[in-house]
Amino acid sequence: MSDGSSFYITTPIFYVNDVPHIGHAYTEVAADVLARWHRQAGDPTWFLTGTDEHGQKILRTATANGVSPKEWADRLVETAWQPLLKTINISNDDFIRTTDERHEVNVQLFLQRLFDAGYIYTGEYEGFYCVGCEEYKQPSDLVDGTGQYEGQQVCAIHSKPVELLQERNYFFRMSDFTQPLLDLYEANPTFIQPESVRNEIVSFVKQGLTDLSISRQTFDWGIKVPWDDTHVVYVWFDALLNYITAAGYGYDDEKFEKLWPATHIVGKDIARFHAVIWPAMLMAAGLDVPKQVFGHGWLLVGGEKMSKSKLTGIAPNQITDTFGSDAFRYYFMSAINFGQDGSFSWEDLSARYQAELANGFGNLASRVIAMVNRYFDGEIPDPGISEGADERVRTVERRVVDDADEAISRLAIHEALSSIWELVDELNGYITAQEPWALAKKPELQDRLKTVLFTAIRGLGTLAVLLSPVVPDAAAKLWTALGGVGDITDVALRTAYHWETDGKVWPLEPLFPRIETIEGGDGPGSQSAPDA
Ligand code: ME8
Repeated sequence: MSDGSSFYITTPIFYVNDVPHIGHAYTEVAADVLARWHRQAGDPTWFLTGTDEHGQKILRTATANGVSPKEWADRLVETAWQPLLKTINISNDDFIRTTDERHEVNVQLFLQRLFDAGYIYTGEYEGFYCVGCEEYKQPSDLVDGTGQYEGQQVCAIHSKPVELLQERNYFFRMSDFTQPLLDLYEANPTFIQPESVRNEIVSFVKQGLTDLSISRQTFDWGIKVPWDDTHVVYVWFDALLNYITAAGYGYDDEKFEKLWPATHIVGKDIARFHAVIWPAMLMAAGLDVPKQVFGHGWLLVGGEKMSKSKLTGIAPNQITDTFGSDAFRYYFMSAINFGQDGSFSWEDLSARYQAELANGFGNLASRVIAMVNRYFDGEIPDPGISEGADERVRTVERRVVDDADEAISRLAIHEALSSIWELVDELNGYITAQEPWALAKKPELQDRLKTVLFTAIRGLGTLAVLLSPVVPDAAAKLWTALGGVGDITDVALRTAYHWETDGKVWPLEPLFPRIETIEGGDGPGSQSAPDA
């Protein structure tokens, strides 16, 4: 897949009003797997994540906690958002905060350019606003409230009443971009993915866009409008620009040229901002539109979109403390079709951990390495003449590398993993059928034993390389145990089956140890792990 061009990938920048939950971690892991895959394939890769710190939502939370919004943001970034990246082993190249000077200054530069080009005018905004979404709402976006909000119209996402705004604001002439956006979607059918999100957005834009209010006057926690400091920039207009202010826009042209445009991984809840407002802003500024906007599905808990406000939020370390970061990453990438909604349950996580990671992959690695240690004193044997079954393993290895690479080029992470698991299953079936432990008992079958263990070791190395972007810690341990030459994150993916070893294996601790019991509560385990 590597064509040498740069791969710039982003996550949304997350609001710091609260701590992260597994929904945020899910987006981070998906983007991280893609970034690691591209780095390993040799593409110059740059992976950006960060935090969204302005706006009323954060201001209100900070005020309720008796601190300034900047103090609040600093606290949450240091104690929650940056630690999240370690908890789930994220390999980001940069972390942008919208309170960074590089961001604030260049948001002003961008806005001034749009103003000078005539895309901004003063107008009257009268309508609804949801502070939870930080979004202007049409009456058709609202639903009937229930419980304490019975009889009121509420935001369909937050189930809370919206606010009525009446303000004199600056407007962006977004309506000018209805046709250019439709042309873009038609000329580039994969600009918005998956198909379901694309269809929804195309039909939304076909109704015609209205101009967008891009400033607020009734509070001051935001970036000042450069020509009128009685206004702050609307938080979404500010936030979207992080993708270019982090990439050098306005202060490092060479970097910006090299990196931009990016692939944006976002949840489908905010795909519209990224696939409508954002490209319109970029077109107005004469800049390239993003390479792609991928709106993934929601994690559901108990059938509903998981959220802190509905108290279904699960903190990532509730999972990693018991299962580890590799299992977290593998589980969410394999159990959910990337692009569709998926349900999380502790039972499913435990069952897949045991069946796929501990038994399927981990146990395979331990058994094969233990046999090379036992029968050949740790020296990887030279193979004898190959038979059909050995050739078949080789064929599967090659096919799986190609299939996984192709799936990743479509961002179908779950498909890449199911291809890779064909190799896990193939190798397990091979060991069962070849019975190396039985060959070891017959001196006349020593050549056959050598070929079988050589073939299995080679397959394990290929697996380590292919799985490194998803389960980096386990893959690195396996690589070391196989005597793999070079840094695993640098082994060219396309030729994963040509990896080299220094010829000797080393003892390997279980990659995914059995989890005996899981403590009670509604965290890891209102139940025990299946005793598989
Ligand atoms: O929207 N399932 O930030 P945010 C899957 N600051 N993903 C989920 C999820 C769930 N249940 N809940 C949250 C913002 N997410 C803006 C973004 S970008 C210029 C500004 C993930 O903190 C998903 O990626 O509300 C979703 O889009 C994002 O968190 C929303 O994060």
